[in-house]
Amino acid sequence: MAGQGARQGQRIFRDFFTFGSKDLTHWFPSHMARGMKKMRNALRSVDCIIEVHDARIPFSGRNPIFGDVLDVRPHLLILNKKDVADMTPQETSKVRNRLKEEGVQDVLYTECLTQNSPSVKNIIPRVIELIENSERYNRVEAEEYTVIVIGVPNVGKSSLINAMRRIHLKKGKATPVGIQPGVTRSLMHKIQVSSRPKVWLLDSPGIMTPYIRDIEVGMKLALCGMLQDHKVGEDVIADYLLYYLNKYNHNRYVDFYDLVAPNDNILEVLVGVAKKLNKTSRFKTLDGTVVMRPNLHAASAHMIKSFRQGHLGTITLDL
Ligand SMILES: Nc1nc2c(ncn2[C@@H]2O[C@H](COP(=O)(O)OP(=O)(O)OP(=O)(O)O)[C@@H](O)[C@H]2O)c(=O)[nH]1
Ligand SMILES: [Mg+2]
Repeated sequence: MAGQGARQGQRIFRDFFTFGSKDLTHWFPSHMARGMKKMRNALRSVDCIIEVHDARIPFSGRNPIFGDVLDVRPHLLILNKKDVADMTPQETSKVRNRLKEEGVQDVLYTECLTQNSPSVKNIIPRVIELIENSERYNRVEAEEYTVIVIGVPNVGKSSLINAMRRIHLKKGKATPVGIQPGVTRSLMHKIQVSSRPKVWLLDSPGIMTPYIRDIEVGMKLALCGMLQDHKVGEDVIADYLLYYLNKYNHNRYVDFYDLVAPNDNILEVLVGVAKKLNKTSRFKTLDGTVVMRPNLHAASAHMIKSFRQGHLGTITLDL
């Protein structure tokens, strides 16, 4: 992957990323097309829309298909996974201001993996406030509210619903969660998350934008786990990660994997990672001799997972 330029001390790193031959531009599995159709109908009957996106990419990859429906109902944008998206207060307000310019008035940052997360507690009161302040609100009718949770895959929609339910109703998991994108496959039945007032949430399948025109955006989505890793290629994702870390001087990976120094050569880095992890695979040569080789696939997968869990630094990719 070529690209020359960014300097760290005397080292020269790539300042752009070339993607090779994979087609990221059209990634829209059939369940997403079906889901979108059903959601359009459901959107007409809800009181509010919660759109969930990944706090590491507040601007990249929000699905423009949602745009036309978001104007119709009160809309809350939740930037989830803030635990792995380190931001200074100044950066947070920069994000809020830019989102405002793009027409998004209401934004909450959340993380929902910790028990009783205060950020999750804020969601329902904010939703009720938004509904009650909206033009459509008719106090006589409102005894309970139905809210749909939408967004691209793997941003934590189902996790947030379970967390709200745990916090407000002390009840267990109502919708499945998973590490891979595409866990929620169809529009779910209503899930109660609060009793006074009664609030029902509709979980929905993550829907990716049908066309990803910008490769850099596509790679950010892939790195945050919104596209299936095998469709993009773990080797390509790991290389993009390395490119990004070097370009923006996020050097924690060097110590994390006991490497000698920052290095922009993905093969050399993967060999070092595999060595650190003690990951080797057996390989038979033509004459039948068995040799041990560094398992580069396991090394790529480990780098990607470590980034996603914040071990290589808590990084916001859009800043
Ligand atoms: N670090 C971190 N991880 C989270 C958070 N919320 C969810 N996750 C993880 O993100 C992954 C996806 O979570 P889901 O709740 O299944 O995401 P989803 O948006 O419902 O995904 P789809 O149904 O596939 O569209 C899981 O591995 C969760 O544990 C969070 O606040 N912080
Ligand atoms: Mg889900």
